[in-house]
Amino acid sequence: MKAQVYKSTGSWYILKDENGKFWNGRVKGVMKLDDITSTNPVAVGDMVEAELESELDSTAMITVIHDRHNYINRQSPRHKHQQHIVASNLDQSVLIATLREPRTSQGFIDRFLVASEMYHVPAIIVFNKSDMYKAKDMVQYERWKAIYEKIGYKVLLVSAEKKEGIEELKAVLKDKTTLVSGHSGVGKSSLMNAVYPAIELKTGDISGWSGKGQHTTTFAEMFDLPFGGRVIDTPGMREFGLVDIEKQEISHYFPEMRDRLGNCQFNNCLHVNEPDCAIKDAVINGEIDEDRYVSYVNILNSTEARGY
Ligand SMILES: Nc1nc2c(ncn2[C@@H]2O[C@H](COP(=O)(O)OP(=O)(O)OP(=O)(O)O)[C@@H](O)[C@H]2O)c(=O)[nH]1
Ligand SMILES: [Mg+2]
Ligand SMILES: [Zn+2]
Repeated sequence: MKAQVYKSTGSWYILKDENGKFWNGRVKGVMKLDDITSTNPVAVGDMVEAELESELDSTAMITVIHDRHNYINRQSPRHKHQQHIVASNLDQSVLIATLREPRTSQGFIDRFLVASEMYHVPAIIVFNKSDMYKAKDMVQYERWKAIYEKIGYKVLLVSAEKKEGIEELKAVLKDKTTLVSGHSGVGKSSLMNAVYPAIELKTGDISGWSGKGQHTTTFAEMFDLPFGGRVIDTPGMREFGLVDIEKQEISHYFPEMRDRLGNCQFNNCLHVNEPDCAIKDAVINGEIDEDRYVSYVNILNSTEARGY
C-alpha cells in the first residue's frame, strides 16, 4: 500500500494510507544501511510503500521511500557529519520567534531563512507571545517586520495565550503543508492548539518558559487541519546548523543580495574585503540592512570554520 509518514521516532513510524487509516510502521533493518549520511532514513512527510503485517494490530513494514519533492535537514546534534531530515514534501516553513521568554536572535532568524532559501521552501516568520511585549519590544518587532517584509517575507504577530492573530495564522496555514519550527519554549505546540484545539498537544507547564530549555515536544509529527492543510509540529532546536553550504552560494540565499550580485567587480566576490563590491555599497547607502549583512558575515565565517 501507498502511505505517508505522519510521525517518525527513528525506530517506529505512524503512517496514513490512502483511505485515511493510520498504521504503525517499521523499517526493514537492511534499508537503514542505504542512506548512511542521514541519521533517519524515513522522515515525516515521506511518501512510502508499505507491506501490511497485521490488520488487527494495524502494523506495516515500510519497503520503499519515494523520491522527496523537497526536504529540510539539519546537522545531527549527536553526529556532526550526519544530517537529520526534519521533514519532506513541504509547501512552506513557519518560524515561530519570540521577543521574550525566550528571545529569538536575528542571527537565528537569518539562518532559518537561509536554510529555507537553500531548500526552496517559502518561509514565514511568526512572532508569538505578543501579550508579553513591552513598548521597546514592539519597536523591535516593527523594525524586524519592516526589514523582512521589504525583502519578501511575510511576518505575523500573534499570541497563543490571548488568541490574537490566530485567524491570520490560519489563513497562512490553510491548504498547505507547513513545517513549524523554532526554539524550545516559543509556543509552537501552543499555537497549533490555538489553531486547532482538538489536537490537544502537550505544551510546557503553566509556569511559563523555565529558561532551562527542556523540550516538551520530542518528535516531529504531522496533523491534518479541519479547515484544510497540514502542520508539522517539531521539537525545539537550539541552532540551525547549515549543512552542505558553500561560501560562494550564501549570498544567493539573501534575497536582497541576490539581485545585486552581478554588479560586484569580481564574480567570485564574497562581499567582505573585495573592492567595488555592490553588496557593501548597498549596506553603506542603507539599501541592505546592516544587521542582515552581519548575519551574512557570521554565516560565512562559520562555514570557513567548518573547513569548507
Ligand atoms: N505569555 C504567553 N505564553 C505563551 C504563549 N504561547 C505559549 N506560551 C507558553 O510558553 C511555554 C512553552 O510553550 P510550548 O507550546 O510548549 O512551546 P514549544 O515551542 O512547543 O516548545 P518545545 O515543544 O519544547 O519545542 C508554555 O508555558 C506556554 O504556556 C503566548 O502567546 N503568551
Ligand atoms: Mg512543543
Ligand atoms: Zn561583492
